Amino acid sequence: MALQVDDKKLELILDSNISPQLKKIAEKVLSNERISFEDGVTLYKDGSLGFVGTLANYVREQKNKDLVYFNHNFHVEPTNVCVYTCSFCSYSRLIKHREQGWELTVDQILDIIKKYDGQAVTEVHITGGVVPKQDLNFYTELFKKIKQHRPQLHIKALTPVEFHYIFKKAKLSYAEGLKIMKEAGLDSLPGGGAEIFDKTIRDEIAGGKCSSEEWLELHETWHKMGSFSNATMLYGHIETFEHRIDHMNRLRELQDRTNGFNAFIPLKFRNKENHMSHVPEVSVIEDLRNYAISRIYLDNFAHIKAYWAMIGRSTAQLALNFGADDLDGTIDDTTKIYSMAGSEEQTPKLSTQQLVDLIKAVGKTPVERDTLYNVVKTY
Ligand code: V47
Ligand code: SF4
Repeated sequence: MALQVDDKKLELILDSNISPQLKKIAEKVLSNERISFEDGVTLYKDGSLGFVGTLANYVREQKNKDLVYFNHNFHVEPTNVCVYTCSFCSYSRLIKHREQGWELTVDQILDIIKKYDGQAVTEVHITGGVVPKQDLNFYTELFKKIKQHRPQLHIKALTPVEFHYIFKKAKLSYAEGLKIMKEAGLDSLPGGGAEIFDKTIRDEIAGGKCSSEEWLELHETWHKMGSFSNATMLYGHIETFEHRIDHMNRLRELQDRTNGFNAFIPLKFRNKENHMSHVPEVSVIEDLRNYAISRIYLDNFAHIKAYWAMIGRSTAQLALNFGADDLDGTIDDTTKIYSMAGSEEQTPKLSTQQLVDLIKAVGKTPVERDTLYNVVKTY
């Protein structure tokens, strides 16, 4: 095969002692050819950290050079009470124990938003549990009031899990419901609720909430309205490598149709204080291999995000050399999803300078972006 690739990189990979199968995959990646489902599984099963990391870096540099993106954001979690009972969730409280949790009103959320008046934040990320009273009216009123108060603040909110529940209750199709939400001020969708698409695993860890097909359909509907979203994958629990590739494959197929995903965000399963505490967490090596393989497999995704609040800032820094090019944002200690699940970052908050320093420390160029990856400032 005639390869049109960086010869040095090719030498580096092909001279090493690797199987013919891995060699073939390297040739494909370095020729910018898409790898197959089987190739992806082979990378998980046989690819060493160094091997997948080198390939992922090649892809990363082609797509994003040495740039690392971040934004100025904060989270609002309207409630941690939830009608669902995902077994990996450390954060939610059952409706029958709602007194142990919080349920904010529209005005309480607005007070949180107003705390950021005069600060350079560009995005509010809103998501949490699912409760009957936080319905279509609740969210449309909330989005309208946020926009009245601060029109330029990008609202990245809710996932198919919430939308499915809310729209079903309101007897609306996804297209009808999303149109109403968009008109009220919703700008984009975060990537949550995807978990793992394989039905058997999903039923076991997240039974009852929207199905994989519904998750994908909702994002497709949103993309077809000309809008953008993210995608996540909860990994490192009871899924197999085949399940991870199946998950990414479904996302890759949807992205081929719509090109509406901004970023893919692998979310490492954390095992504190939940019904899966007996499942050990995977190692940092596995985290890095997973970033690398997702960078290689998702050839039509522009960005891979290493969410520092979940994996901790040191692993996030390492991930920047294994395919990731985005760190999420400043966060300002506004999310409890990971601190309650045992993340290293118990009070996730970074100043711009700290984020810039973390990125520069690994020899990369920090770029502040808005939610849609328009450049705000290069450092
Ligand atoms: O869907 C919950 C995950 C997600 C645990 O789009 C857990 O920019 C690990 O989607 N261990 C919500 N993960 C968070 C999310 C997200 C985060 C940051 C940025 C973006 C974005 C999206 O958190 C849930 C679930 O997959 N999660 N519990 C846990 N114990
Ligand atoms: Fe509810 Fe989300 Fe937790 Fe599942 S992961 S129990 S849907 S808050």
